[in-house]
Amino acid sequence: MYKGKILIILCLICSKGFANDGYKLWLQYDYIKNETLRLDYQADVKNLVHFGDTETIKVALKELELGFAGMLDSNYKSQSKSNSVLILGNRANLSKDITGQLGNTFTKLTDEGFIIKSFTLKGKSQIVITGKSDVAVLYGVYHFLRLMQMNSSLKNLNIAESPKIDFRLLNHWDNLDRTVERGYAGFSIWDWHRLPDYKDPRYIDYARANASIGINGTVLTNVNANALILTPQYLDKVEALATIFRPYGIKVYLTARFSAPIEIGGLETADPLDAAVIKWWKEKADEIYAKIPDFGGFLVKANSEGQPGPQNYGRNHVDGANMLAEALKPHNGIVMWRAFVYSEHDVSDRAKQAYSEFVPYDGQFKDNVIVQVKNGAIDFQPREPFHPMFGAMPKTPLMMEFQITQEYLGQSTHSIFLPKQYEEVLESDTYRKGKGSTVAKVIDGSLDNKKLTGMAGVSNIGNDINWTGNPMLQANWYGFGRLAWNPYLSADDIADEWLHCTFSNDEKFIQPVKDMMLKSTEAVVNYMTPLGLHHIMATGHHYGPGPWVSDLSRPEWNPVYYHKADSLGIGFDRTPTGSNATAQYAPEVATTFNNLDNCPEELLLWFHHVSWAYKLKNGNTLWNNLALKYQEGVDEVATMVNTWNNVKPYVDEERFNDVNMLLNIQYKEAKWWRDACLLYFQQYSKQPLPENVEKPTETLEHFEALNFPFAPGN
Ligand code: GCW
Repeated sequence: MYKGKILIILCLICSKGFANDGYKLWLQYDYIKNETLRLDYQADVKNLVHFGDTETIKVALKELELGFAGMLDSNYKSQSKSNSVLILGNRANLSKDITGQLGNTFTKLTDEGFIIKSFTLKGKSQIVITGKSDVAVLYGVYHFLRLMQMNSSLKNLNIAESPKIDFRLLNHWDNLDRTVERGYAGFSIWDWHRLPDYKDPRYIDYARANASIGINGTVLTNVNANALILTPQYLDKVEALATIFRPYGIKVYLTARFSAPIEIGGLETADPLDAAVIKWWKEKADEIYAKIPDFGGFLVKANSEGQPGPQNYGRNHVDGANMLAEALKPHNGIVMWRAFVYSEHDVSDRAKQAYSEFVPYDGQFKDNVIVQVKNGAIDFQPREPFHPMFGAMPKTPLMMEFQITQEYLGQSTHSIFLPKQYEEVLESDTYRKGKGSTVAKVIDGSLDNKKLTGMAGVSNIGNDINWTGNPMLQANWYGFGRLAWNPYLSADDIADEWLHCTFSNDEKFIQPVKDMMLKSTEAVVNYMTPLGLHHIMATGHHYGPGPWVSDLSRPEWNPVYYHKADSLGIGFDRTPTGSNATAQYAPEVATTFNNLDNCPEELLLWFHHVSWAYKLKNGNTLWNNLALKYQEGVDEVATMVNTWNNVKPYVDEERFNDVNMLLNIQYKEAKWWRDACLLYFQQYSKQPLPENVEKPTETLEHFEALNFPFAPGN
């Protein structure tokens, strides 16, 4: 009787019903059920030999142990009679016998690149994981573990991979009081108050997760910066984090508030050409590097949305960035100077302002400055054309800034697979040097042979148990890291990897869920901002629709500025008859965007004010098609709900329920978006909804009256 009960409990624990809170992300290391494969793996990894004893090698070994403990039988070492060897070590520590097997592969690798190679030596089959640095070995270990998690063969391995981008960074918009600007997964994971003495074990898991996808830097603080982070009290806390992250190849960076010399330095000015200011920053850099010798550098938001900057003193971006660059230069630090600027004094189209402010400075920045540009010229919209700056600054290193958190994308409630959006941007062709001058080639430096290359992702992480507030959105953190490593990876492959490592190897699960993820991106665009609409979210928190908002002090803060709906039509004319923003693109690109009939329909209303009766390629009028797109978005979410329900047998109960509830909210909110936007635009089109578009069940007044005073992240 008693024994029976224990058995039942054990069965429950081992069955699908066992809770999984998602904390382990894509490092689940689930037991490999395929016995043949498991026995093969056990033979391959049984004899583990390592060379070198640094902290990094220690964490690499620990990770292998953790992975093997999860994926293999507990007694695999005694069980297997294999004499195969798995070798781990930095090239400098390997014997000539082993390096001799690797030919000239090393010459092609960067310091972070790894090799995983099988060979037979002295009658034993061997696999070596190596590179020119210990961190490269660690990256190789994570790759090796991923092969196992994906149930790939470990026979005849011959892999050599280097990251194509040097600075692969998360940007945390985390404040010192632990709130997170545009954060939807709880509070900041940085427990500033209890640091440096209390070191939350979560910091280690954060480092593991990042290292496993190749992220090598983290900007700890919000770009809307607080100068206190640069005081000794806080630098001690930063040092504690840097020490924890170092073995994982992760450097820390901070946001530098431009007015810090006044706020914490007691100076009267922050003028970048003032001798006392220059000296203050130099000494501040020296102080930081004395504590953190591998400190990465500063990220700066200047003269944007009220942040102080060089223009407050009649200086320009070059003056500001170069002054900080000088201070960091002796320590090999970099300045990431953001191009996200638009001004209340500039009445020109907001989409044109960053280009106008920055492009004239091409070639004038110091060589340790990289200009960080958002993927599009407005602001992290569900869909934007690529930022024209990417095709216009051949002499300046440009770093991509993607948003992983979902400020304008349903926050952490809506499931959307962002690598699909990133892929679209990276594949866009700037035509700067003719066809094939893709954004990816600008970012990885290959188009113009740039020395500094980088990609930043505004993090979606908080202290929620599953990190991202929604298990499906872990994929966006994962995918960002993978694309920063290799911007040519496909969203499809990334989804595939993530699903295998995070959930299951069962194709009956993988195929439908991957399909759902890949389609989710377009679904969100369709139920929020189809056909090139943008920035019509409710104001402030940007949660839900608000196309009617028109009363904010700055014109470009109002959704009506962007959609320009009137009795004639809808959309923002950015062609030569309008703001002429298209002139910021190469002629080939501009011509396509300018021509109403050639402009990609998914960007139509971004570039044109189009009459309600205009016929689209499928024969529908603009009004009808707009309505049908909204409906399509809603229908796709209904399919997502269904798909998820169908894969229930393959998912643990906890994550199944979590995602299920969230998808149902997403469905409800997709309908909210459709109904609110169509009722609002209908006032101008004055036309009925086409057949096949569900009729709204509430009035426009109802939607306009909705109010969310405590929406998060604001
Ligand atoms: O999208 C806007 C956000 C601000 C953010 C800003 C930026 C950090 O609404 O919250 O501030 O972009 O990127 O600087």
